Amino acid sequence: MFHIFSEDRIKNAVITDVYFERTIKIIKEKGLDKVVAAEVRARELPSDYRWAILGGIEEALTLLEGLPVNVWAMPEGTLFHAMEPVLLIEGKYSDFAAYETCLLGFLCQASGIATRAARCKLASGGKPVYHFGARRMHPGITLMIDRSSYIGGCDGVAVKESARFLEEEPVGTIPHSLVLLAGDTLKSIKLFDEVIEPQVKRVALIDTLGDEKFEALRVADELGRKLFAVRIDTPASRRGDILAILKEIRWELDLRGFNHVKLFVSGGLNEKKIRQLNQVADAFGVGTWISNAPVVDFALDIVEIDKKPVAKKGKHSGKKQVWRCPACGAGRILPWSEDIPSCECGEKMVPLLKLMIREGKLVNPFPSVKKIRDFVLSQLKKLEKSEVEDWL
Ligand code: PCP
Repeated sequence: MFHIFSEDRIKNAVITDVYFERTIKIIKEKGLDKVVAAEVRARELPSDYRWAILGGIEEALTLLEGLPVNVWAMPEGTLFHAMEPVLLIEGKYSDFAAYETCLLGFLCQASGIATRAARCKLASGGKPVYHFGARRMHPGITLMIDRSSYIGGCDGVAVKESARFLEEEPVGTIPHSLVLLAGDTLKSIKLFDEVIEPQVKRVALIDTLGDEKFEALRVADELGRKLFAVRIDTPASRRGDILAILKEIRWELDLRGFNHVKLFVSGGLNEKKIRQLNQVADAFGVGTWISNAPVVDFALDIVEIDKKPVAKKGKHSGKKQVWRCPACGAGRILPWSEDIPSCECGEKMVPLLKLMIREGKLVNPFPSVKKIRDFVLSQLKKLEKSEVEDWL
């Protein structure tokens, strides 16, 4: 029905670039099928990001599980930098060569999405950021996009089935269509209040017909304490100075004792706009900017053949470990055999690449998405304030 490949075909590496199949045929026939070590890393990150969040590891390990290989990888959610190997495979080349296409696909896109989500969460100063971007991408990958946005730091997603998978409540307000069908902003939220379960927050959409300020006051007057928030999704053609509009709404609501009513902004948001609106907005709905995030351009390259270091031009040979200082966050990339280094700050560094698959068997069960998200948020906390400043 739809243009997506089945999980079986992905798991069995049927989805692969043809030159891998031809290479396997050649090396088998010509006795070149050697034991190699191959690493995955990104030479640079999108849009000059200084760091990125590693996503797609659970799917990557699920893909490689059962193959006669050993795999080391950074845990999903790890904050990493360009040039740092995030995954290392060791085994006979023909046993995993055909899996490169899907392996990189899992890591490249999920890491791009998780990183954009983390940047938006950082820009919001901890305020809620919800992912509303499923409608911008092929539904065959909605779950991956929502999961990656959640582990990247988003507080929730709009798609019910994804929220169920994440064991979270789906997040939704009112679409413009309901306001148009009701013929009035106030009527739309009153109908919502009459029909929808009381535990669902009452968020009125106030930009469809009238002026946002006056619509906000009308719904606040009517619903009072029952009104949780108003959503502003003003189309670009009318958006003007949205910060000034938000400040005006905030002033008028507070003047009349509606301090409890929160301001929820969506439509065309990115980390810069979130950073600017953060002084008055209480929550953000982000779509395209997260779901259509640029991929992290990972590549997989051989770095050892028969335990001897060898690599293509432009690449350092030999297996490497990535070390991070748990105190100051400094990082080092060292040859695999090197001892535990000490950081200039005196702290002993910790290795980021952990053994995940030993001879095809998963070493540990996968962590929950909540655990991965908490891990990401804990790393974002350590980032210098300066990290966000230069986004303005
Ligand atoms: C969209 C929907 C999402 C917003 C935009 C995501 O609004 O509400 O929250 O926007 P983004 O992709 O620019 O970040 P509409 O398309 O106006 O749809 P609706 O009436 O369904 O809210």
